[in-house]
Amino acid sequence: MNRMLFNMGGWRRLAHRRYLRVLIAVAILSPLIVYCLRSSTISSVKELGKNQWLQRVDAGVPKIYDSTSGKGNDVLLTLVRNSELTDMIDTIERFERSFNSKYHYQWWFMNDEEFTEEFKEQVSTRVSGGARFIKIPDEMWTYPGNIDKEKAAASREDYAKKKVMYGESESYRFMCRFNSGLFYKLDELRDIEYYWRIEPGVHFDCQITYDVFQYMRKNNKLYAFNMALQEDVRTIPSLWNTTMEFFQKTPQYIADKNNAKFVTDDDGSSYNLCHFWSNFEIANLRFYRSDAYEQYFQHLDNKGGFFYERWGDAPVHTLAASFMLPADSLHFVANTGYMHNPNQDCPVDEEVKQLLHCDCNSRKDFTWHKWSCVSKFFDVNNYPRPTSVANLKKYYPYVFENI
Ligand SMILES: Nc1nc2c(ncn2[C@@H]2O[C@H](COP(=O)(O)OP(=O)(O)O)[C@@H](O)[C@H]2O)c(=O)[nH]1
Ligand SMILES: [Mg+2]
Repeated sequence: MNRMLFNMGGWRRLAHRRYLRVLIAVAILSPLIVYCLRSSTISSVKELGKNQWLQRVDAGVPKIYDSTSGKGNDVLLTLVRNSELTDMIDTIERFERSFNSKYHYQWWFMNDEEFTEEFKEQVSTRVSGGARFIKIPDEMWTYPGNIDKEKAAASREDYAKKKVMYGESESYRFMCRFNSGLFYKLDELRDIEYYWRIEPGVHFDCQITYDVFQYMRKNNKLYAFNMALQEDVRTIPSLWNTTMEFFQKTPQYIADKNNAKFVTDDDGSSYNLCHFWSNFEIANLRFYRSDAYEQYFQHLDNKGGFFYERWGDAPVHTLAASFMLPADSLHFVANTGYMHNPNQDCPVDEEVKQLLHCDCNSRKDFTWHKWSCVSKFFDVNNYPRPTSVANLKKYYPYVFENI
């Protein structure tokens, strides 16, 4: 593929030419299918890029906070098992110290089983903004109809032999599919706008000194991340080609000035495996609820890779966000001291570390390590790095909101 692809007009022209060829062939076969393809362009990402879906919560949607609080319908959200209570308590206590004791967002918990009374009690007493417990309906935690379960079981055995992490696990695959295409469809989340995903066991070792939700809302940010690294290619051998096939069919969903260069180093021939580590993720759920994302998820689900391979929600979200969203709607949440085993974020600059009261070891910082993909995000988008107090003052002054 040629370099032209990287100005988005190039991507789109190439995709468009293929799209036209497919369209003509299909048109000969069936005018009805052509009609269906055309009607799929409603609410394209171009429109999303123009922020038509970025308004605050729609008029008439019940507010989940006191109307004087100034908050939108945003929540902290955790998928967790009862058996992870100890880790959950540790994470809540740390996150309250770092962020939520200043902002008091509600924290909602989801589980594929009923939460125990002990879990609910222990958690509720520690969350400053209030807790809610959600049982995931069984139909969101199982195989979709198209999956050949014997083939899926054989694949898991194969992955186990290859010693791929979670390769043998059926529940891990339900979890990844749930996080990729289902959680935001829960009835309980219907009115939620932004969500912040937090996993049991993670740390935030620095003070987060601004209201990240409000910053994102006011600045039209749709997706935020902290860690970024390379995926184990054995878990997603066909994900890139499946994704390219989707965008060749639906080039209208590729955003102008997107983040595609973050995910490919060879002008689109292959995936460089960089992904936002979705155990930390903040997103405007309107993105996941858009026609564009829904069609992408359906396309992936129909291919069966969540079960025949071991597709993670992290590369799925990353590819969608990198192609479908304008790059300037992505937000890097810097210097949080985020830790999810085995990777730690810890400011390397002593002054930044002191400013944010970080309690972590800078020598363990992964964010700016050569194996991390964060530098690539900054390089391809030409952004100044938030790694010194001078740069924070000049380019990222919102960090001083609550210092
Ligand atoms: N309720 C429930 N939560 C799960 C299950 N499997 C994973 N999770 C949650 O899904 C998230 C990701 O799982 P984790 O084991 O941390 O995977 P990793 O981050 O990829 O190592 C965590 O929040 C887990 O608590 C499950 O079977 N049931
Ligand atoms: Mg985890």
